[in-house]
Amino acid sequence: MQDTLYKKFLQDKKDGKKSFACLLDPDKLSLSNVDDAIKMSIESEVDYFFVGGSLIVNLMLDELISNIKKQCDIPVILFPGGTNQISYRADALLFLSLISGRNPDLLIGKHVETAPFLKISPLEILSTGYILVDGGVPTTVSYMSNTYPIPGNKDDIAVCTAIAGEFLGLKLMYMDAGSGARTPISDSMITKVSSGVDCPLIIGGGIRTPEMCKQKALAGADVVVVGNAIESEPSLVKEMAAAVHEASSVKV
Ligand code: 1GP
Repeated sequence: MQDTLYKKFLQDKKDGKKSFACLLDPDKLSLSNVDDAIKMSIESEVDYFFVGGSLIVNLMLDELISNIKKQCDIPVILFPGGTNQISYRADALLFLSLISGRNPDLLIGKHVETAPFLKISPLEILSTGYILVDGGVPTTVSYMSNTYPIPGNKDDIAVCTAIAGEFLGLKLMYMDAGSGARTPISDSMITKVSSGVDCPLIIGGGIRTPEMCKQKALAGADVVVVGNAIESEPSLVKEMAAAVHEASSVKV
């Protein structure tokens, strides 16, 4: 199985290069918005497109990815909220195990069901520990997954969860306050988790400004993900990507 993107994640972490990912949820975007977001992303040197959502109810997934691929070579990584959100047109898939929760289906069950399809797919499979952290409002993912997020002030639980995930062989950690979180994950939790594990750390949920993006990268995020803020204001992409990239040269 190819490991091109995984190697890039590792190399970037080693070099201290911070990356910015634009999250596109096919359900939330109109076709005109998508084109704006893609155009702005190309101009802004966005590093990755994450594509997915908790509740994709339309058939736009393939179409959206084809549209992106026609216009640029920014890697498209699936961030699936369910087993129906797989498209062979993407480059890679975050194979998420929801390790902050205790729902066996989302720890291993759904993975068994999708394994045979993924095994024969051209997708790069990125095994990822998915850690939900309370962001001050109940989120779709928390409701859909039927799990509790880690309380926002319990840094030690987040650190132990990430370490356990890394011991289990997960290659990336994604800490998420959930789309539309009122408060993003705290800098202190990000710093402690990033010091506790060696694997690349992805941070998202409730990040709304370029300043916040930079702050999360400086705290220890290797990849900063933004969805909602860009959906409502695509022109924010430029400043956000620049803010994250700026953090690259600064030692944490
Ligand atoms: C959600 O981390 C992502 O899974 C992004 O969240 O939409 O709040 O930016 P926002």
